[in-house]
Amino acid sequence: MPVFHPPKIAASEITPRALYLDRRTLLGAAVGGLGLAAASKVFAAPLAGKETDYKVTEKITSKEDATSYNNFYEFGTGKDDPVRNSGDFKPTPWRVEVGGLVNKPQVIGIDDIMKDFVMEERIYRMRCVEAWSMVIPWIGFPLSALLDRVEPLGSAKYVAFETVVRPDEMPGQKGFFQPLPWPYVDGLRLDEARNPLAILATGLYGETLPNQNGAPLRLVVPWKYGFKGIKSIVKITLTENEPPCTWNKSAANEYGFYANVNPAVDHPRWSQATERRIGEGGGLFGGARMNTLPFNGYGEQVAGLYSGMDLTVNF
Ligand SMILES: Nc1nc2c(c(=O)[nH]1)N[C@H]1C(S)=C(S)[C@@H](COP(=O)(O)O)O[C@H]1N2
Ligand SMILES: [Mo]
Repeated sequence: MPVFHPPKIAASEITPRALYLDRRTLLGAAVGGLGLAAASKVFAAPLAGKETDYKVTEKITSKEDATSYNNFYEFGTGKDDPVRNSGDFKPTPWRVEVGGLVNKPQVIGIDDIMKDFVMEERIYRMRCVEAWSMVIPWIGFPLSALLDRVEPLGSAKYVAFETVVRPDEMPGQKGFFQPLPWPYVDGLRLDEARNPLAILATGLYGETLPNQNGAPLRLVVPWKYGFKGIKSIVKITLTENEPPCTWNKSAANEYGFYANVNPAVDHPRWSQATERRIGEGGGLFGGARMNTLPFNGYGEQVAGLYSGMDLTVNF
C-alpha cells in the first residue's frame, strides 16, 4: 500500500531566502538598492499588436521555460521532473468520458476532439500559487463548447475533472511515498466553466501539447492559480455539489476551491502580493518580480462571477 505523503511546499522555494527572512525591509526603501523591483510593476516589453481578452501583449515566456519548468506531480515533484520523466507517457490513443448530470453523456476520443472543436490560439498570463508566472500561447477551444455538446441538466451546478492514473507511465504514482492521492481532481462552478476565458488546451507554441504540460488535453483557467489547470484529463462530470479539489483536500487552509488569483489574500506561509516572471529580468533570483493583479489581470471578464461573495473566505 502506498503511503499518502502530502507535500508542504517550502516557503524557501516560494520566496528566495533573503526575501522571506526580511521581507519587510526589502519591500521598503532598500528594494531599489538590491536591484529588485518588488513594489513596482516591471512588465516585460509588449508584443506588437492589440491586447484582447484572449491575447495579452506581455512578452511571451520562452518555449524552453514553459516546457521544462512544470508542476505535474504524477511525474515527480521537482520542476524538471515532468520533462525528464514523462517520455514513456502515451497521450494517444485517448478517450475522455463526459457525463454526470447531462442529457447526452458520451465518450469522446482525442481525434474527434481535434476534429470537432475549433482550435484557436490564446496568449494567457499564468500564475502559479507558488508566486511565479509565465505568459503562454495556448492552443485550445472553449470548455463551454464541450459542455454544450453534452447538454448539462438544470440541476448541474459544478464541473468535476479527473486526471488519468497510469503508474506504469507516471513514475510519481509508483512507489512507497507518493506526493498526492490519485487521481488528481479539480472542479469549477458551472458558470465559471462557461466563462469564455476557460479553455481546454491541446497545444502550445503552435504545437501539440507536450506530455509535461498535460497532453493530450488539459484545462486552462487564467484567472485562477495554476493548480486549477488540471492536466491529462480523462473524465469530466457535471455535478450538483462542489467537487473535490486535490490541493484543497491535501491542505484546506492553504488552497481553497475557488483559488482565484488574489494579491490581497496571502497564502498562510507566503505573500501573494508579487510574483516572479520566469525567464525575465534575471535579477537576483531569476525572474523579474512584479505585482500580482487581482484575478491575474482578468477582473473585467470574471469579477462578476463572484459578486456578493467574500473572497477572503471563499479563497
Ligand atoms: N494532473 C495534474 N495537473 C496539474 C498539476 C499536477 O500536479 N497534476 N499541477 C498543477 C499546477 S500546481 C500548476 S502550476 C500547473 C502547471 O502547468 P504547466 O506545467 O503547464 O505550466 O498545472 C496544474 N495541473
Ligand atoms: Mo501551481
